[in-house]
Amino acid sequence: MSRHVMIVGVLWVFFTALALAGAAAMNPFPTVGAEEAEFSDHAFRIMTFMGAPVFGFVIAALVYNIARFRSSGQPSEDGPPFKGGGMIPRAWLGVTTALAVVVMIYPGLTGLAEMRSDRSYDLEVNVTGYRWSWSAQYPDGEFTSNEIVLPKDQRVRFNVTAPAGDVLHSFWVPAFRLKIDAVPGQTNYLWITPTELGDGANDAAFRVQCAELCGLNHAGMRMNVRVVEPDEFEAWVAEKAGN
Ligand SMILES: [Cu+2]
Repeated sequence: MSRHVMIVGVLWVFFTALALAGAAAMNPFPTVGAEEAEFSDHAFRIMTFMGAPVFGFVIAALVYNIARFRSSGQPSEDGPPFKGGGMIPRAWLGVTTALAVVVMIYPGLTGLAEMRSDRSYDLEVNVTGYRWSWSAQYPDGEFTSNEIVLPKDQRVRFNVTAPAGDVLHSFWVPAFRLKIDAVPGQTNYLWITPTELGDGANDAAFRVQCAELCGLNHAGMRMNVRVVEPDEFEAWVAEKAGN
């Protein structure tokens, strides 16, 4: 084995260890506000750890080549072209393809199946996305609201749509992680179980934010979300329904 390959190998191990340590130390996620957020964060963590050796290899090859084969500043000829088909490119293609298929199955398909398996719910909220605002309607109390209030630890089904003639929007609450498209003339469903109290006034993760570029005020298309204790929720519903 050539000296170059050995040095890049050692650097590969070093940069992989560095990337793994960095990935383990950092927490890039917003507030975990629902059961479903755990699935999503778990999937991101798995893929970050799996990406560490790939990142390590690219950085090792890059750093070594920049340091060792640096131009002397003298004019020089290009080297001979590479011809593919050797063992290393084939192994690289095989291993990376296999890894991509593995993550599609786990945590991709398995996670999706787990999240979609339970279609029961304690509460429904109809959500409509307009250019450029959101509206929530509570079918049980028959009232509309310009904020979403949810009782903690109860499973909610969001029935998400957009009016005919509008454009595509996407319903997304960062604390819950999952998204669903708001499609004109069609209703899509999203099941969430909030597990943490929260209020968009203090934590920006508790807000509906449109996640589908939909025109001029797309970024301003948001609505406050509050997760409260069940008795506080009942009081809020009674007050809204009474008006
Ligand atoms: Cu939108």
